[in-house]
Amino acid sequence: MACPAPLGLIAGRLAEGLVTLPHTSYEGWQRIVNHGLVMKLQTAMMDAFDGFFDLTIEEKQHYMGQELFEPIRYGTSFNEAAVDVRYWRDYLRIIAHPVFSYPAKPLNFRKISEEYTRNMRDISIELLRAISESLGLPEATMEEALQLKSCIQLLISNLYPPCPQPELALGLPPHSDSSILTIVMQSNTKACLQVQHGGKWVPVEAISNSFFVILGDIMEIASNGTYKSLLHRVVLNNESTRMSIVSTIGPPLEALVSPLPQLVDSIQNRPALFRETTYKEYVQLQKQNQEEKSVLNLMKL
Ligand SMILES: O=C(O)CCC(=O)C(=O)O
Repeated sequence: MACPAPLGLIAGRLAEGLVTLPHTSYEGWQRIVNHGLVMKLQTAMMDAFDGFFDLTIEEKQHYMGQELFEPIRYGTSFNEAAVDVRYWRDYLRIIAHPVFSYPAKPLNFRKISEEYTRNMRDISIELLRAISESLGLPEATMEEALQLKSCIQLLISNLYPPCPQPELALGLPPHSDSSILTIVMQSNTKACLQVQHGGKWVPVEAISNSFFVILGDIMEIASNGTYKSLLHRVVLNNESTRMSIVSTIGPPLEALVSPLPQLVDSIQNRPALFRETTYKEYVQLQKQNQEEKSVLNLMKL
């Protein structure tokens, strides 16, 4: 199979530190180890989110806003605007960059999440440099084109309690992320995150001290279709609570997003595959219509 972005280049670029495990990265995922993040910080982040979810309903409700770009948002449904269904999860989402937001409780949340998100940004940028190089471009190409000095970074924790009839509900429906990339850490419970691969749903095992990287729609647009965003979903289990902690990186809301000009060449039969949009427009469209890759399909030329 022709692979326009050979994994070897990415692994080579990261050989000294961050290591990607052998996989088909151009298909939208990657597992990373040797990321330099100490286990203690990962555990502390999980405990801090646990501390938030353990607050009283009244304390959590304080953050139950409806606005899409609310700095801190607590909720129980994936897409309140578009669907009546309530998914079997609680979540807390904070905007961590360019302005860092945090809930008042638990008291240590700020310190831990600031450190955690700074590390996640560094790892994301490192991955984007490797991806730029894998596309035959200077390493700073993606971060410059997508204005990542002012990136939007979200930190989200999803809590999926045991579900008495897991076959009748979902944690999250099949979707791709609107981000450039997403880094997932999951608690050591039964694998419930599934990714679409070869027309099948494949479970993602929780491997200790590794992160799971999911490529988002903006990566597919910027790379002019070379890297595919990944369709994924969360199924439930009836045994134990599962927690995931997710960091996503996107361009600033007003940034224009389009295929990188270096990857477009109509003479060489490489036309632009997607139209230009702002990230804000993209996120808004996605929240109204979250059905698999429907918004990405709307952008296709
Ligand atoms: O809970 C997970 O493992 C994945 C969460 C997810 O897909 C998301 O927040 O978009």
